[in-house]
Amino acid sequence: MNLTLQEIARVIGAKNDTNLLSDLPINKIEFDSRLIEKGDLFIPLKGLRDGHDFIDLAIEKGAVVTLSEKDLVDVPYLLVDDCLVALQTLASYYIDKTGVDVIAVTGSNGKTTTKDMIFDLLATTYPTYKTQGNYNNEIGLPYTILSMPKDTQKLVLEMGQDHLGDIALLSEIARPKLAAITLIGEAHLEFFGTRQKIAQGKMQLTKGMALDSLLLIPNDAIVDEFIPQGQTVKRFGQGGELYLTNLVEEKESLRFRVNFLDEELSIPVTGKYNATNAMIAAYIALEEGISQEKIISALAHLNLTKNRTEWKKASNGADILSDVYNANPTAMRLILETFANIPKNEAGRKLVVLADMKELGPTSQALHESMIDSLSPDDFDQIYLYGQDIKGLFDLAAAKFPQGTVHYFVKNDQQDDFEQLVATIVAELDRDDQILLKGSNSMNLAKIVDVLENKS
Ligand code: IGM
Repeated sequence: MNLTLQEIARVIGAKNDTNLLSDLPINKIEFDSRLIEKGDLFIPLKGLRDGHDFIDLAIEKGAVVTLSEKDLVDVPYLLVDDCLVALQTLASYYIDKTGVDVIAVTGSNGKTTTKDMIFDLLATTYPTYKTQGNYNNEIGLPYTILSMPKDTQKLVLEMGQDHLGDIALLSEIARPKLAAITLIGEAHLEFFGTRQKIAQGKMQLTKGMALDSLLLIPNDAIVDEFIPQGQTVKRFGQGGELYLTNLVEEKESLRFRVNFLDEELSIPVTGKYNATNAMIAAYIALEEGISQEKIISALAHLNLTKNRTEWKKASNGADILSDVYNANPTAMRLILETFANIPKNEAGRKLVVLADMKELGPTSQALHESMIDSLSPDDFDQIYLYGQDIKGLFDLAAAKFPQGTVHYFVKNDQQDDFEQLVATIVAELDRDDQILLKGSNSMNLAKIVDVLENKS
């Protein structure tokens, strides 16, 4: 990253005397102490644990400076009121400083796919970077901005919303030049109440957009009352300015035409909505000056993200919430809260499968055990725990839940109960159930998701 310590102190308005700190170039920023390397800036955030507890560790690992909300002794620090606000302020400054073009994508479904498609098309021509994993919130988005390679010219950012106002904040941080809302769906109805509120929230994407910028939105009457005055708006879908024709669904691909290109397009994915996502990506690529040939060939060879937080369908109809990406206590707690808040299916149960989070160090057992606060028999019906460090959580959960509802499966150097875990879940999961799977990538939960989807 292309920032120095004194520059950062100035931008975030450090309240302490930083004159004695040398103006070193900062290598990168991290809020997870496990990822700190020599020359980094540590940003302590409040997750499940307060990041301030990990400042010493971060410095030991080579951080040259840390942000802090309280005064520290013997540690180089920048004093701020709120570390999250400082992170966001710094990210916004970095957008200006680098002059990178931001392309923003939001939508209830398909935003990740669309983001990946836009990335693949722009990357044919420009040094391009995109949101990794589910880093699409008020922490992940500024982190993504500050983590882009120095030569990045186009930055494709995914923006998520849990509450009204989320997208406005993200848009004001990133100030997109181009943006798309893929779909106004029903996600998070529990927080928003109505589809109209969801539409309103997504349309706040324009809050940070300059007047000469372009916004693509679905041709869905629900957004009519939120159309902005300033920016150019193009609507896609039936009756809109951008639309699909001649859609042919094949076993593993889709072929179609779009009204703004004169050759047929083909993408190696199924699901009609993906043709719409590809149309959005193609239009943005065209706006960014990419040739029709490059667009066609990049779409034919798409490279889509797998294995992030996503809803899937088991072959028996059960709903799967698969999250095998972020392996840290905060992310695990957040997904448990999200899963707890989702309305149950009538006659259906909620099953939770948690596996070890790796590399949590000497306090790993305790960090796993602290998940007990997010596990309540009021919310969940069956709990399956798999791994070594999660064993302590099993004892706590078994004491808290009705008998026979908490199950433990071993994984250590001598023994691995993975096959039993898979067999138990396959036998137990009914079509009306909902199941959450969460753990470190190396715990192989993705395999269980595949089995449930009947792909292996
Ligand atoms: O949900 S997140 O993963 N997220 C990231 C950004 O994009 C969207 C999703 C997330 C969020 Cl929102 C916030 C935080 Cl603060 C993750 C974190 C986070 O990294 N939390 C972490 C911890 C907590 N609580 S990382 C981490 C801890 C690593 N730390 C333990 C606590 C390692 C460690 C273990 C033992 C030690 O002695 C020292 C450090």
